[in-house]
Amino acid sequence: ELSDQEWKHVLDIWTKVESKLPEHGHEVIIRLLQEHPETQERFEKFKHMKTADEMKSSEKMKQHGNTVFTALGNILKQKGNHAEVLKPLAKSHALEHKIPVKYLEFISEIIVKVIAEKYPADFGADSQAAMRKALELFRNDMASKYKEFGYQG
Ligand code: HE6
Repeated sequence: ELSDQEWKHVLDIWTKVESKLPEHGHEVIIRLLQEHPETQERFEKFKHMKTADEMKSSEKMKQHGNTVFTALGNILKQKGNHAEVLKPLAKSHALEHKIPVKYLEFISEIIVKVIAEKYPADFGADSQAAMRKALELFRNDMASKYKEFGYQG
């Protein structure tokens, strides 16, 4: 569980992220696919892409980055009371996309790294620790929902 102070850190930095939400989401997706090529295979719409340049110029991938970051923001704003918002996401990622919890760990690390690069002055050690904790809570709750849907993750 996160303290009120930790949630404040998380939501304060997210306000900055929201100023360029599609761009930051896009960058996170590109890095996920580049650093962990096995994740690219899960995307019907992106698995044919060969180079980082192709990914950078893809409006479709930017749109997907926006979708992912909008969903994540909506979850973070629940401050842990996210069961209702998480359920459809856990269902699609378990049964349709088949995304192991390990991949959720990959993207969490990249999210923290990208925010730290973009907002070094606003994302100090305490904020980074709080964001890590929030993403860990998200993953743990995704993992238990996965199991309810019969996916071991
Ligand atoms: Fe995914 N995703 N995703 N996802 N996703 C999403 C929100 C995916 C995610 C981690 C998605 C993924 C593979 C996500 C996906 C589609 C993730 C939304 C809202 C949608 C959608 O509605 O289209 C996190 C943290 C969040 C918030 C992988 C790999 C990871 C790590 C698809 C293959 C695929 C799809 O549409 O095919």
